Amino acid sequence: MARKKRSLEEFSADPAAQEMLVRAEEMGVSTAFHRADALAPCNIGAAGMCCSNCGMGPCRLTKDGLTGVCGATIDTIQARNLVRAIAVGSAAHSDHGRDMAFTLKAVANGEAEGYVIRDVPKLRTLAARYGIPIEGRSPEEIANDLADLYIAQFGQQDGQVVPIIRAPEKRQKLWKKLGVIPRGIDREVVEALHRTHIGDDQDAEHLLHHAIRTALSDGWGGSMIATDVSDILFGTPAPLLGRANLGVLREDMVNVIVHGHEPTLSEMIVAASQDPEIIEYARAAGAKGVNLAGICCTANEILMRQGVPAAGNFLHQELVILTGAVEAMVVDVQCIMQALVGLAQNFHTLIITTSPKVKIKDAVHIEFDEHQALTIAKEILRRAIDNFKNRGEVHIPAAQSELIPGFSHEYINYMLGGSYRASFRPLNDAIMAGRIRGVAAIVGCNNPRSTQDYLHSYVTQELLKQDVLIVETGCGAIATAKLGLMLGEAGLDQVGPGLREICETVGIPPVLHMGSCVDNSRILTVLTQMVEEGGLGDDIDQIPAVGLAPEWMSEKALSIGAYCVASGVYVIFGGSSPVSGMPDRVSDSDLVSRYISEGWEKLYGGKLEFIPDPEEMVRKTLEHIDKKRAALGLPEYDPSRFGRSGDARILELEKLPLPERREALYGVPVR
Ligand code: NFS
Repeated sequence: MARKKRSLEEFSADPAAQEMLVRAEEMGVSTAFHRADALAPCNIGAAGMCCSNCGMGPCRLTKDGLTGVCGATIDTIQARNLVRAIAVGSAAHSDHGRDMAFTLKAVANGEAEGYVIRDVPKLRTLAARYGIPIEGRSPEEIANDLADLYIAQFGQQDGQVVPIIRAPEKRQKLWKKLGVIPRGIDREVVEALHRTHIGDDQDAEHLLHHAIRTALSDGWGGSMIATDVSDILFGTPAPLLGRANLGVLREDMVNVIVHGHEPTLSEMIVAASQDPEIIEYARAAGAKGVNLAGICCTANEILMRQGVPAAGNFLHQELVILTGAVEAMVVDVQCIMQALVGLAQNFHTLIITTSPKVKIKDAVHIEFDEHQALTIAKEILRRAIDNFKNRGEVHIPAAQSELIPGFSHEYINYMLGGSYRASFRPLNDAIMAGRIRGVAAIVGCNNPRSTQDYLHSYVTQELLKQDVLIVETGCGAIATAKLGLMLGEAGLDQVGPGLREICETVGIPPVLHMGSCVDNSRILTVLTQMVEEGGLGDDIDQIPAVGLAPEWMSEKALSIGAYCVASGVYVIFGGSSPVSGMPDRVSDSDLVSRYISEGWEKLYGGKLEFIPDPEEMVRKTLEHIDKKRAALGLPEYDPSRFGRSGDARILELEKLPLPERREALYGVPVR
């Protein structure tokens, strides 16, 4: 049965996206939005009730009492599917971390053209934490040892992956007691695949136990390594001014979009685009220069560090091509739609794949090698510049918003306490006093099955009104950036009174952009530092904090969700649950859903729930935050106590006639 076609407003909450979707329809080309309408998801697979792990199936368990041909129950099948998805997500993030570690090794040995070690203090701090000698040694010597240590984490067979020591002590002890500390990153992913082969692990709870271990090898393993090394090589982010949305494209310049995830290539393309030789080459082609912009997490990586604008999030990847203004889209790994190649054939845009791991049929492949990074980056840019003359009609939406990204945990620490007493004390104090009710991390993808950016925006705006400080990463962060909520005062009229006071005093936006999806590891570090600062309990599960992925779609998001749960966080996903079952047809299909919520909460203090309704997401977030506040013995949240200091107070006073203003200021009538 054909599904109802959605309106432009139902496709996306972003007017720039709506504008490009009109163009797509006028041209008669399809996008993910249209394909999602045309292709109904399989309700049996979507509910986690289909097993295709062997050649006897696929077995679809749609009636009470049915099992697979091998006898696998609905619980086993749902748990196996979830473990596999988490393993894939963990593999993707971690393989990214592995490549970063190899790049660090190459840089340390002078074998990587164009790269340098930018953050020596971070290198030294991390190395010292792992017991690598730092005194009297060059950054390269230290980096070589750290790279070796990190590379070893992937193939390690026993013991524990080293970043685990950066979790709160109590949490480490809990993980040890429960037997979920990852031994080696690759080992956990391989074991997840082994256990889910036909005829292996067939006890749902036992399978899900390994899901946690596999996810932890991502969050406190591969992702943390990826973030660490990116900071060491490209600089630890600090606030700067950026821009987001399709309006960042330039009609008078060669537009090159970098899309994917790893900063190794994109950072070098940024460097090459500023090279006088390349600028001259672009001028000779009739353009004013090369304009770079990012999509997905590559956007976040170079936005956070270099201020390179973000053209958009996941669902903008096709829309940016529809502008007709993109000479080349350079992609590496993850979240890259195959549809880009066919779509680009309607324009002059070159799709250039660069990773030895990712080719797309009919795309141009220029393989990236960090040993000759700058040379390859320049070659890619020359191809883009040569293509400028082929540009046809251009349609660039005007929409763009400014934002202040760059909130690494190091910077948050510094901004709260200053250089000499960097500390999380003011943040903890603000939560304890109730000025900040709690913290929410809103992360993850866009999903064309829901309205692009709507769920992110709704949840973000509603929680801000309730004095919840928000940190964001990934495509969710770009959604909020497009909305203008990541720019100091710009969003402050929309936030609660206590949070507003904090933002004005510290000088921060109410939503902090913390980077790409591997940078969710920064959020783990922030939570740990909040625990170590004192006053909010002695483990992450006691902090009034919630994680949300309102528009999730990728397996990486499931891995992030699971490692956050294991770290003690209540995690809410929007959209549909991959383990929902079909309660109207199979009455006992909710064991896995209950286990990852109530079962995991008993073990880890965190739980994973899928809640499609945004109002319910907000309600449950606040309920959880208030429950944690009460458990800590903190005062009940009461917004009426705040909001009468700082800028708000001054603005209020300015409205009064002078005598009353004086009286309000000095407390006595002044004539
Ligand atoms: Ni995260 Fe980043 Fe975006 Fe989702 Fe894809 S880009 S790694 S998976 S879609 S947030």
